[in-house]
Amino acid sequence: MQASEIWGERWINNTLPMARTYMEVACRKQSLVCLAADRRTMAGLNELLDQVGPYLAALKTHVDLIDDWSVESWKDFCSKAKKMDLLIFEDRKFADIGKISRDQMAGIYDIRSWSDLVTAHLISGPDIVDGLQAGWSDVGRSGGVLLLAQMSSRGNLLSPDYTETVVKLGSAHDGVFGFIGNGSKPEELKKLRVAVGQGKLIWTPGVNIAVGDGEMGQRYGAPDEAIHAGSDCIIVGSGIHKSDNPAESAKAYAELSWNALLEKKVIS
Ligand code: 5BU
Repeated sequence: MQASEIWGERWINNTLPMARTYMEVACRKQSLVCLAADRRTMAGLNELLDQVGPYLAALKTHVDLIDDWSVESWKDFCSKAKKMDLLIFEDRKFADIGKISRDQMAGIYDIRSWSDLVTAHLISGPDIVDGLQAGWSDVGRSGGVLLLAQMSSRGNLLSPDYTETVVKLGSAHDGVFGFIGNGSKPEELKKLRVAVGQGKLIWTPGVNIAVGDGEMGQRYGAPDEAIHAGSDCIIVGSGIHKSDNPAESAKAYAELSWNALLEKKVIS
């Protein structure tokens, strides 16, 4: 089946090239899983990617938490991810004014040169999206911004009013790929999907087969419930990288997520 048939309304209404690319990759890989690759050494990251790459649609990084990071080792890691047909998503949570965000796409990590997606808060106003898009343009690349409309952590300050404003401003911006929603609370996610409509994607952290509380205020909901509630991609970290058998776990998340998408007769 074509991506357009599988994704239905979502395909028709998401014309941003990067959104279409994601939907196509998800179909090729039969997975709606983005791995949160939160390992702190390059060896650990490479080992993990080798084990689970075939079961993923995207790879989420925190480039600034790696102890032995180097330009060369990162270049190799990213090219391996690309060969595995993955979107690379730096969860940098940019929050500064537009101009500084543009400059922060450069610097030692040069995020603009290898990321397809980045996260941003909209706390400083909508120019941050232009700043990040300018960052990619500066090196002749394009990418998409995921705005934090909700968070998965306990006690976060993203109130329903704030979420509504983020969705309103973000929906009107072509540079916005989609929104981060709270995967741990399907009822919140359903509301977010209603507000977003079909025009943007929603990606969700806070997902684990072992539902409940995680470390330091993290909360987890079930992967299939998140997709039924309106998520287009489940972001899974410790459920995979802390598993005794990461490959088996990644495969299980991929199957759960893909089947949940297929089960949705009308994508909602
Ligand atoms: P976990 O091990 O599945 O809990 O990892 C979750 C990842 O998603 C981790 O990299 C966080 O930085 C990221 N995350 C999150 O957990 N909650 C949020 O609201 C956002 C990102 Br935004």
